[in-house]
Amino acid sequence: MTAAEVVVESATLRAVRARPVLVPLRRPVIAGIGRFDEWPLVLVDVETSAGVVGSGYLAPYRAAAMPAIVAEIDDLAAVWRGKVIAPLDAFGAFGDALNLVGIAGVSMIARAALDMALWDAHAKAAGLPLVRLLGGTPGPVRAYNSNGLWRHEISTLAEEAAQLRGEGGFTAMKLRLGHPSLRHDLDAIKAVRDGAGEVDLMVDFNQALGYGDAIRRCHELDEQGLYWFEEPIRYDNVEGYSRLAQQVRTPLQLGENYYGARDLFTFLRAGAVPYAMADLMRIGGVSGWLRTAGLAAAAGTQLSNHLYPEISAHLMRVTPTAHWLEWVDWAAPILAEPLRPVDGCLTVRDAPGTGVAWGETAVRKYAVG
Ligand code: SMN
Ligand code: MG
Repeated sequence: MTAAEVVVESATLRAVRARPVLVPLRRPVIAGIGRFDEWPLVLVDVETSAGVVGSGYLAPYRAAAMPAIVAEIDDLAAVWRGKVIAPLDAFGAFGDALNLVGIAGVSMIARAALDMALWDAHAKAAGLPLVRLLGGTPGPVRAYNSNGLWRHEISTLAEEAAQLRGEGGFTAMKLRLGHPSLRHDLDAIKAVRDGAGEVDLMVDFNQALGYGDAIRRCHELDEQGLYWFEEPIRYDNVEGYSRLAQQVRTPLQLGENYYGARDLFTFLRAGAVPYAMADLMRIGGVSGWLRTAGLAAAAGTQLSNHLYPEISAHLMRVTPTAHWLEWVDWAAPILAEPLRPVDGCLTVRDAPGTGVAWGETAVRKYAVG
């Protein structure tokens, strides 16, 4: 037996620590769902009996919700304390524990946080990067730059688009739309194309449109050669997405608000998802992603990540229908070794774990609560 095998078999969960921080954003996030000048993160560490520490983070949008999320993480930690670091087993136990209070919302968010940290610990204990532990190899994942192009002044978009293209050799980027008028949306598209030149341009409405307005706006924008229309209407309007998908030629994209693989199943059955995406905080961490990726693969639906590029870049390499990686650098201020995209691709390091580790000086600086 190798040393790694001994650690994998014997390591148990000793303690869990969840710390809220509020980090600065290089560019404020302004979208249909709100404006964010700082980005709240909950940093989670699981300490094991073998000395290995696994880490993961959440980006829960609402700073005021962080204490409730930390409390739920502490509750779940007690469910698995003293037990072996087996992330899929723990994921099941957390689901059972939360069944009666409901498994979406804060329940799933807390479950996902522990799941990501447990998989990191498991991979470190095995001495492998997560992607190798899952049977894949580290390598480039095609990415689009999502670090800007918010719903702000049109006059700033061309220059920002040029910057986004240059920030890592990107040939694809995402623009946020859903302005009050079609003219405004068209001007924004033109400004981005003027600044960035020939790129694949995804657009995200962040649920800004009512169903009737979405029919009108999506038809009006259908001739623009856009890569996808993301979340034109409320995320849970299954019928509406199903009907829109049949009427509009540009493929619809949604999924960042799916709480677990079953939500993708619901949309697939309704024929409502040409493209799908999954957000590690809501889909249920690595365990939830693996189930969702299996479902997407069986349906032939191309799957992209939403945020969390550091861990998603491992998972996209073992996702049969992997599509585009969303690149954002919003956790960079507190990461010890942030990744950098090259030639429009993100490649994880060939080192044990997920690569998520803290720059402790920065964590102290941005700590809240
Ligand atoms: C988004 C992400 C994070 C904050 C606001 C909006 C957006 C996306 O929906 O898909 O990147
Ligand atoms: Mg989106």
